[in-house]
Amino acid sequence: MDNRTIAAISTPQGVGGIAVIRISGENSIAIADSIFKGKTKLSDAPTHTVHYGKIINNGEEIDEVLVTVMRAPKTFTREDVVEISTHGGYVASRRVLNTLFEKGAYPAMAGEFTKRAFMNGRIDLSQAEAVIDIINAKTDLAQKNALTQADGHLAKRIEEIRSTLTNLAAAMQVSIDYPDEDLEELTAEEISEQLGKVYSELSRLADTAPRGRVLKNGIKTAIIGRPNVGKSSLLNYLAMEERAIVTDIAGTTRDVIEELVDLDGVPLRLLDTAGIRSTEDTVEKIGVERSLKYIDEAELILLVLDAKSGLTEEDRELLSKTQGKNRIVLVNKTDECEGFFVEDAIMISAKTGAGISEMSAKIKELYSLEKITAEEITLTNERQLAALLRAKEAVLRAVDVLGGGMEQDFAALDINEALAAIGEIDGRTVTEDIVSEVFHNFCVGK
Ligand SMILES: Nc1nc2c(ncn2[C@@H]2O[C@H](COP(=O)(O)OP(=O)(O)OP(=O)(O)O)[C@@H](O)[C@H]2O)c(=O)[nH]1
Ligand SMILES: [Mg+2]
Repeated sequence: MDNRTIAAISTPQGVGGIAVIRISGENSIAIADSIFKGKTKLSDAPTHTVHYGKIINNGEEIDEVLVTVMRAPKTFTREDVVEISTHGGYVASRRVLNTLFEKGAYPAMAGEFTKRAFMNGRIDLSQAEAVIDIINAKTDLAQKNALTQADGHLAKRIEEIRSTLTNLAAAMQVSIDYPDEDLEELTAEEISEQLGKVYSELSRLADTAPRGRVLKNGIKTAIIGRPNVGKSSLLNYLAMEERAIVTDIAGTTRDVIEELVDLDGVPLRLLDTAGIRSTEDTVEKIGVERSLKYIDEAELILLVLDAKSGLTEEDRELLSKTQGKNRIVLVNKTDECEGFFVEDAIMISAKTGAGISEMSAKIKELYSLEKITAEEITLTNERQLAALLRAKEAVLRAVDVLGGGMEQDFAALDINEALAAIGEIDGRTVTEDIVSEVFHNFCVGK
């Protein structure tokens, strides 16, 4: 393993009050000491203490800083870590970082700090991946879920599955290696029963993947309807800003407007579309064609009807066009009119917000998002899911082999395959390629 001391700016680029430079590796304290001037020498400082001072290079003062010294092993990377808080902005932190490079630190690559945490055994791969999810989370709910995973909930569950499979493999190995000895053996039924339990556990985890995907990527949601029913008003209400132009002129929206909205924890990638009608206007016509395209492309359709104008022939057409898709029918403007009956429709007002919480509850129900809690594991990672499914298939094959009365040797092969797949989830048996791929997705400084 690479034992160079690495450094990078860990706060985002741009202007802010402070910037934090992180240094990790066996020389981090010595390197920081070589440019630090304060009351205490950093190499004498106790672990997890903060020190005020100045960064000096060749006699020149570069910045006034706070330095945190953290000694291995209780650090993010399990190596000696020093964090220097410099003044914010681009120049001060860059100059301090360059001084560190002059004194022997190497630029950290994307995700290298987290990679070291993984390599040094502080976190497993599923936790490392959760760190990316925490950074990229678009809503509270997504962040909470990622935090649960970073905390090691999935890692723990995987460890339990591994331990069951390892014990089974060991028991089978005994009877394979010493068939004539009078050792305690597990019968094929006993093995199958335990495998069955592992199989359902793996299935349960895999079944959480669709909602994990929603949490991570958001739901591509098209607001569809005739002109003037209040589609843009709905987008604006949900986005909590005047994002789209609203007028009482039919045909206001021409182009598709996209906005990421956090609806009660659910990330929606909302698309406001042009009102659908037949028109001779060249520009509007293109807009209408796009709206129709989004009926096919969207994962969820919010079909808006207008309580004031009543249900029209065009509405009926749109109702049948969106039939069978993931769709929620909304009757808007119920602040002014009572509305009318359409099956499963929700009465809303984009003006007052009435009915919106009912709509969000319905979306959560549609995607089973009510099930996401801090204690539950929700799989959000495609790589982990693929490995999980492979493990599941291998376990199923083992059950089939045993049920078919074949030798335990064959089932043992499948169980080992399941173990290898399980090992990819937490990184115990991953290849260097997979590890590189995982950390490639990180930003520098993390
Ligand atoms: N009273 C009432 N008026 C609303 C409501 N929602 C929208 N309106 C009004 O309806 C008119 C049309 O609203 P828009 O949001 O522009 O409608 P749209 O569906 O985007 O229309 P196009 O872009 O032309 O397809 C505006 O005058 C809005 O103020 C509502 O909930 N209640
Ligand atoms: Mg509009």
